[in-house]
Amino acid sequence: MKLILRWFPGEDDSVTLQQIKQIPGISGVATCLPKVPVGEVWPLEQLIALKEEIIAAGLEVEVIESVNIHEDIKKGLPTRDQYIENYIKTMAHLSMIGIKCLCYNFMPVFDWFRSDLHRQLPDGSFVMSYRHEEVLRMNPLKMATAMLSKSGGYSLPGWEEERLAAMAADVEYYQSITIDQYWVNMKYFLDVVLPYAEKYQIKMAIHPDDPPWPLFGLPKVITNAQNLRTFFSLNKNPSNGLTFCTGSLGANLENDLPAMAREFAAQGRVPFVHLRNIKRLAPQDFDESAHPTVYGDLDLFAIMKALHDSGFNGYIRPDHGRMIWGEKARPGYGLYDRALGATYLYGLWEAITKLKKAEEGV
Ligand code: DNO
Repeated sequence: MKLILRWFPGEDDSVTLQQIKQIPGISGVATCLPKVPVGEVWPLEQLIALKEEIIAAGLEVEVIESVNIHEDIKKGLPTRDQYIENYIKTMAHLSMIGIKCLCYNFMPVFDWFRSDLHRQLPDGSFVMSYRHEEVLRMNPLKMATAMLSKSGGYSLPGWEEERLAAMAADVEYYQSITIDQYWVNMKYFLDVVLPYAEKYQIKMAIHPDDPPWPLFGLPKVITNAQNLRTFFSLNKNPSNGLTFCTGSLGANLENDLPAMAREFAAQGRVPFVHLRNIKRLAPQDFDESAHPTVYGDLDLFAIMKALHDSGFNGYIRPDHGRMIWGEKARPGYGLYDRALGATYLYGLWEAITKLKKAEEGV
């Protein structure tokens, strides 16, 4: 298991590589080139420079989060072939700098979504929260504008400003296609890309839909165990994997996360894990919370144990943190609470490892 932190290059992050290097247990970062427009090839020279910067700080870069997928691929338009070709060229470049895991998502139109990016809790900390009724009162464009206006000036991958103009038309387009057709579009992408992923020794790791339920009539498919089984049946290539994001999948009350971690990790389908906790207030309302089990509804110990028992050998990163101690940062991606989360996760892993060895008499 390697513990890493997400980091954005090019002055697009309040957190520095030097700070990340000082967090106990962290070996590297998950990163990206946030300025390359979705659908274009990521230039090799920029990737080489990115790698050099990270290595110079004493950290590894083996995970990319994320190379976003052009809407035409998700929509299944004839123009998708060109974008898929570009995706494969990007993968070739990533393999040249030693990337081993590529996180992406197949969420239609927009990435993860919260109704409030700065909700204050009684202890003074700020968290991101989701209230379903509030969301239903908004339209996608209002949501996007609200998200971007509160991003603190940092980029929000998956919410690129240049895509906003097309957003209303995109939403309408998806309302006209069925879930079955969406699976077909996904399979088309996987069938072309996965043989290259295998050749380049890159594990693809799809991120679940966040939140994991339908919104605005958009097809949401990476949401629960049954749909994940369908996803893996689309293409059995060993490079076909999942980013097991506890905060996303855990928002759905019916998802038994330790059982899901056990099932998919045991099949070798989990190269990457995002670990965070959430506090549910109603079946479709939640606040993000501090990582330790006691602060939320997800048993982080049980999830870590399930991964450990299943021979998990991939990358883990603490996911969104709260804003504490007056920190100003990209929503969810400050230094302090993610560092606390990292040491907690590191401690859990060490404890599970040592207890098992003791039990086995090693
Ligand atoms: C949110 C992140 C997501 C994730 C993408 C992967 O904070 O977990 O934006 O990076 O969905 O493509």
